[in-house]
Amino acid sequence: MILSSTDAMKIQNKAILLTILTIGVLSTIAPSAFAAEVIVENAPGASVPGCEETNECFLPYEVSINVGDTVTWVNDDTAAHTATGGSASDGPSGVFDSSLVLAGSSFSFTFNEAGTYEYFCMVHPWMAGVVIVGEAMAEEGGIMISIEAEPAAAGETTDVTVTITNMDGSATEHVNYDVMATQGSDVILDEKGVHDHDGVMTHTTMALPLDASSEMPVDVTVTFNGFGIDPPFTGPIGESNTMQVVPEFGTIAMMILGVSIVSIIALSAKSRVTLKL
Ligand SMILES: [Cu+2]
Repeated sequence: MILSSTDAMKIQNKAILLTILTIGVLSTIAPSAFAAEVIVENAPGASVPGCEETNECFLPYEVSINVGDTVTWVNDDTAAHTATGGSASDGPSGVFDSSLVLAGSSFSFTFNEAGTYEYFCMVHPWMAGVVIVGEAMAEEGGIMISIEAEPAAAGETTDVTVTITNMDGSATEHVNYDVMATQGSDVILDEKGVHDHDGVMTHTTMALPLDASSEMPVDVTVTFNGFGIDPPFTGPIGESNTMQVVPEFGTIAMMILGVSIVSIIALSAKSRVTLKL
């Protein structure tokens, strides 16, 4: 069962063509400098200790945003509060300070540098929260998702490596996605709610029902669910983007999603070559 070199080339050419097509689509995606605003509320009654036990003094306690996004603290409480960078134990960081925000008022701050920013209320120091600012794609207009899979024959498992980077190739943080692999009608990998810290993760499938081939390829789908540790997550377009890493994926859909696939390595392209070894 050795793939002839012509067949291998055909498959390889197909893969290359797909890659070129993909890069072409990628380059037509105009960088969008969209910036988001995220609202954090002062929990009513937060001026009395207790809310810190469940991290509910600022709602939500933690927000994940992209560089260039703005956080607006809305004071829905009856007491005046501050949102001050730093922590009660370490004191103000100097990065931002709302000073007193009266009941019914708000304070906004735009984060232009990636990082994790703790903050607290100067008046009620048990009130604490955190803003996580990711490099993400705010300036670049998208993320790149690369999927690599090792060849496999019937009865073997295979590893699927998902790499999610920013458009400039730099690593991402706190990436959430679902990954699914199928061969024909068989689901051989189905992991939902994957959370990855550096954007690179390998998943192992179940044993393949059949030798991977161009007739029976393994299709891998990665659904991007956004950046962040806790919802609401941030990302190129809302919270859920879907890419299908098969020749049949829709280029128009990809453009709408604003997410690009840079590397497509079909299992079929290499499976039988390996058997030769
Ligand atoms: Cu307060």
